[in-house]
Amino acid sequence: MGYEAKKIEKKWQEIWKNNKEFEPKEDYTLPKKYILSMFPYPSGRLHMGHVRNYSIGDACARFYRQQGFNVLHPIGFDSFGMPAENAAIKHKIHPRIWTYENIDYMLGEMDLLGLSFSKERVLATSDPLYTKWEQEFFIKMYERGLVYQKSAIVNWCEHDQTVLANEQVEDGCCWRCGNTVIQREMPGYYLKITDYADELLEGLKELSGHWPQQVLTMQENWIGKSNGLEFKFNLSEQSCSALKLEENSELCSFSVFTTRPDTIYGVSYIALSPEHSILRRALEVGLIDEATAEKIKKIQNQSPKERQASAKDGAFLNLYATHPLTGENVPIWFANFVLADYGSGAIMAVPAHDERDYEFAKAFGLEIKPVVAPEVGEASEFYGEYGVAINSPLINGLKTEAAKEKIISEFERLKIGKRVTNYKLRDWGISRQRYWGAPIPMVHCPHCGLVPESVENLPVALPDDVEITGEGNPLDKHPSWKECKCPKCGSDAVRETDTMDTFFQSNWYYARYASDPKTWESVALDKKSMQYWLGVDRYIGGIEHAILHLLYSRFFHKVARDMGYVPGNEPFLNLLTQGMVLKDGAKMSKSKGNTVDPDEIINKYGADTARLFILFAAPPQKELEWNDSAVEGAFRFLNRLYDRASVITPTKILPQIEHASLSKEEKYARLKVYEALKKANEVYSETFAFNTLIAACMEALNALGAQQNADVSTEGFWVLLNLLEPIVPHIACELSEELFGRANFGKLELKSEVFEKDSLNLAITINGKKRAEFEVASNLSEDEIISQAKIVASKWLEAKEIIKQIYVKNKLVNFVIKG
Ligand code: ANZ
Ligand code: ZN
Repeated sequence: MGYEAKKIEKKWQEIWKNNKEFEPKEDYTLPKKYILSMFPYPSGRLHMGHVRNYSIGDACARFYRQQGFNVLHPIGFDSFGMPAENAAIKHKIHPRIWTYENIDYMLGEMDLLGLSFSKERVLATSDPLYTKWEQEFFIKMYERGLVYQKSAIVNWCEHDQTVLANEQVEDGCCWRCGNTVIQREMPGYYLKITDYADELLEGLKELSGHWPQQVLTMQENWIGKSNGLEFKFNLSEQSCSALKLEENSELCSFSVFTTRPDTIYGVSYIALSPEHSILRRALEVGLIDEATAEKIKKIQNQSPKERQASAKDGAFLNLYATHPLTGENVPIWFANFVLADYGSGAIMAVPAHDERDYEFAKAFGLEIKPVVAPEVGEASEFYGEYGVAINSPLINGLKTEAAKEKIISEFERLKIGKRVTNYKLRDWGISRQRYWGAPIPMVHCPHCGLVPESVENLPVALPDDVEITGEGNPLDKHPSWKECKCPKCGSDAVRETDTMDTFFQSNWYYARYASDPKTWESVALDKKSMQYWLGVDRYIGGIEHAILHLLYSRFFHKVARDMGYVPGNEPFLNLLTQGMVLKDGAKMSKSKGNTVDPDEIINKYGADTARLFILFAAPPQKELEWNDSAVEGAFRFLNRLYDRASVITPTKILPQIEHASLSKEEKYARLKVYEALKKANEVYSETFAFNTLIAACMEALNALGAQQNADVSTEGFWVLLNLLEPIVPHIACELSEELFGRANFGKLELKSEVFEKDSLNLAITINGKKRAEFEVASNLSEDEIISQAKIVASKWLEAKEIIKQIYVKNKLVNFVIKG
């Protein structure tokens, strides 16, 4: 009978389920591996990207189980978020029902793929129990001063009616719906991720070599640390009075931040961000003409990204500031490229040496004063590199580094500036004006102000009876949900109606999975399990999470560590970012209509074929182009494997093979089998190039077919089935049951005799100096080897007296001669 994928797969899925084979053991003395694939959003069905992600993770998990590790390999669902609400609007179905139906369906698909997930730890982040602990974390963070409320200009998506984090704005558009994002002032809750900026940056060093370099670089740039000088400019007297300000008014001076204090003599104008307080004052007192006011308004409505993408724009404000060293009047402009929330929202512009300042100066005909020259050669009008200070009385002739230092100390001495470190990283705004999320567990009391909900009252659960129309926040519109008592004084109070950004849920799920499910009701994270299972030994997911999710999780981990919940500094010790799945050169996606449904492939060929194709088609880190004929090819290989197995006589004992007595073909077949085993060790510890491992298995199967020795075939199949089990588990289990009764023949070990070559390449050295190489049969004795070496070396030895001859096994023969 031929290969019947469906029957075999069903059988093994039942067996695994009944035996609870994939539950981690409670014995915390065993060596462990925590293998984690990023959890999915329950959109309805798995797509090929999921299949790829889980096939990689599953191969790792099964491999380490084979190796005797206690393996944690959980799955769950990132189940809060907007699509559930959009479905509610479109199909008039409650977000909860939609979400949990999808989860059920997708769990079924995962079973059909034969994924070895733990069943006891499946969680959905919308589960009230998950919300309960999450809200407790939030309150603990609040108590530690890591949460605060502020009103700020935020990215607002009109379509989704919600605030977006900067990270969720892509080219000025909402990452979810693609609508243009507008800027709007809104109150909201913020997490002080910036308190951890330096540690998040430093921690990247610990991850170096274990995370893809690209991800490390993206995080480093996102954190964006820079060192420089902050100092104050004073407005000129005239400008101060033009703004109708008292002489000692705070607004009469303003700060700038520069990373190039050595260019201070090259300042030819000052540029303020469109949101700057001086500019606001100038508007208030009517100092600004209408056209300029219009321009300011227009730019204020653009997101930072849009501004960056536009041509340099701005206007002169009819104001001047005094240069702190030269006393000259410097004109003050506003400019679209100056960010409101970086540094001090104002810059000293040095067009000769800063590219943005240069473009702006060119556009508006402003002065360009060179103050840095290259160490050799001549500078052009714009010179952005380091060099030597010129036209700068205090620092002329100094190299850039020294010149910077000198200016900083001079400013510090004069008490007009100070050395500062700035970060691009902003505090994380987590407020969303949506229903399907975790409510922020805060209460507004008319007497006590903002008060966290009592821990005993958690979770603050979502009401079921809401009307979701897509307009406004359903929690806010609910007739009674927000009415509550103040946890502090008991008066009538009002609940916060904002819910948390879903990234708050995904930042700690890895720790929750690791917690013993028997304790899930009673604690958020049980200590013993945290100590044992964390950190994640192998985290697998898409590169699109390089910044957001991975940074927030790292932040959570450090906070949880400081609260005493988790050990170690980092949540994910090793990261593998998988490439996209493409079809006809484009990313497979519903909107492009170029998807291949995993269910269809499973139906037609079986899960093992789908898994084999996915792991064979490309190394996991690279893009994978869908290819129907390669799917067929994977299916054919499994058929071949199945057919070849039928000629092997089942046995309960592994044959003992005397390698030396084998024929050339037999030796070759064994070599190919053990080469595949060697590859497996490499693949799981370093490269993850499953494609090379599969190719090695294919070669081995071919080589086994080209020889007749039953023992070699039996042993070869034993090794091959073991190697293939993590990749195509159903067929591998089936065949190893048929052939070996699933007997455990012990650990797979590389056999050194298999790799020994029939001939040896040896060097000949004379008085330690290499003279030649030669080949001898490997079964010769030492004396025979030396006498052969003598013949090869005769032209150097000639009539010389040999004092000593030394054979260094498998390496060389050295002759020590006189003269
Ligand atoms: C003068 C100067 C001369 C600058 C020069 C650079 C080169 P990073 O490395 O990103 O920290 N800057 C400061 N605040 C800014 C803001 N709010 N919006 C836009 N640009 C701002 O860059 C720091 C540099 O970016 C600062 O150093 C400042 O320009 C500008 F040859 O000052 B520099
Ligand atoms: Zn109160």
